Amino acid sequence: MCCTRMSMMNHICTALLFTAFAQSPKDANYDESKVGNYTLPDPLKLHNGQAVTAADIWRAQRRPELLRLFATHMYGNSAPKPAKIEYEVTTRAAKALGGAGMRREITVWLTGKRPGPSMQLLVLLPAAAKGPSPVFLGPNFGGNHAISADPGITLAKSWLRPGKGVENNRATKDGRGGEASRWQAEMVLKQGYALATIHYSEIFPDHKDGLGDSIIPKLYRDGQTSQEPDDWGAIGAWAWALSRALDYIEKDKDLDARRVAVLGHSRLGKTSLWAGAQDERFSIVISNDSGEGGAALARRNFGETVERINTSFPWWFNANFKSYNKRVEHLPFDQHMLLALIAPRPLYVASAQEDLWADPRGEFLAAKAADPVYRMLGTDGLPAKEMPSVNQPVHGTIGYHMRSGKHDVTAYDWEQYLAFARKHWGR
Ligand code: GTR
Repeated sequence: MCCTRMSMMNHICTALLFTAFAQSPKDANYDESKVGNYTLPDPLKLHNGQAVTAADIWRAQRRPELLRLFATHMYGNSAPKPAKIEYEVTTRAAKALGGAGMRREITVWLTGKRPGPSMQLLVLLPAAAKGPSPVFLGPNFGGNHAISADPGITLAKSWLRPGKGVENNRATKDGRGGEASRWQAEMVLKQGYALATIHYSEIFPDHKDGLGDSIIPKLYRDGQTSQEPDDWGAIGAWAWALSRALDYIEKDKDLDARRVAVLGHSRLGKTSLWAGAQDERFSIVISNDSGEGGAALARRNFGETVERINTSFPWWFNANFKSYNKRVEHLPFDQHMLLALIAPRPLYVASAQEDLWADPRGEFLAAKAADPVYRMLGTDGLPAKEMPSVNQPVHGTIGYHMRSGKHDVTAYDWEQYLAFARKHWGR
């Protein structure tokens, strides 16, 4: 009302409005002394207080309990796996990337029925493979064609995020290779691994009105017409689609389904963690700069917060999660327990020094707080007492590094992931 009176008032109103939406990356807390005191819930204690002293209690009780809690209060419950997998290999090219690899494109029908909603899976395989290749699988932002300048990759047709779309990708006019530096396809293939990707937008277009065009309503239960407070959101849907990509990988005899690393950057790092937590077929899980809602502890007031993420991106998590905006200490878990759900499988958490919004220390501390579960399950966990210095990777069953530089995926990050995979998978 006040805004209609006079132009000076208009200015004041604009300023007030700006304050209401404040706590942007610029004015979030970046002062370690203002993080606040918090107590992390114990991953090795059942919700009823009973101690988890052995692997069988973890497996039979605590792991399912934690999965339920994360689904109910944060990522939402996903649709079940389709009764059968329906797919078609649409491209089988013996030469890709100028001869360094082979290319396969696959349509995967997401409800297990064709015709129906589908996604395009791109797989680049090493040309010199002597047997089934282990795979790095992750979702991409800019379309499958953005991960490599290989002119044979089919151009994405789905919604492209402004600034990430064809018109803005730098590598070529049509956007080919716009994200190539984040995927390092040549490096991956040269070391004998396959690279597989899906375009996240085909599953859930990443904007506030994306739900209607997403896979979610297509998988509503009989009679369901709208979202329940504990139903899945975008991250749940992207994670679920990674499992559908793995369903295909299990069918392809040139790919080694027992050695699939799931990885993602930023919001897609949150996604790879949730995918890896739920689906134990993923043998390695990698989070690149996943931050709030990913590897970073929610209870630390540093960088992005639960309230901020729920305000900026309400479609990522379920409705229940919003009730924790102002009482994060009441969450029945923190993100170290998401990491613990990956145990005893190898897990890699990577941060970037300048990526304060994602809280590098909070990511390290979460990995460290997952360590007792890894150790209880008989692994060496994260063999680092203190946070390692910049560019000093630590590779135990949990790997961690803080790279110099900003929020991104770089060749340095990939060098670590490939070395970590070699350590755990062998050559
Ligand atoms: C930011 C968001 C982060 C992170 C990032 C990204 O705007 O606040 O949680 O996910 O986007 O995905 O690039």
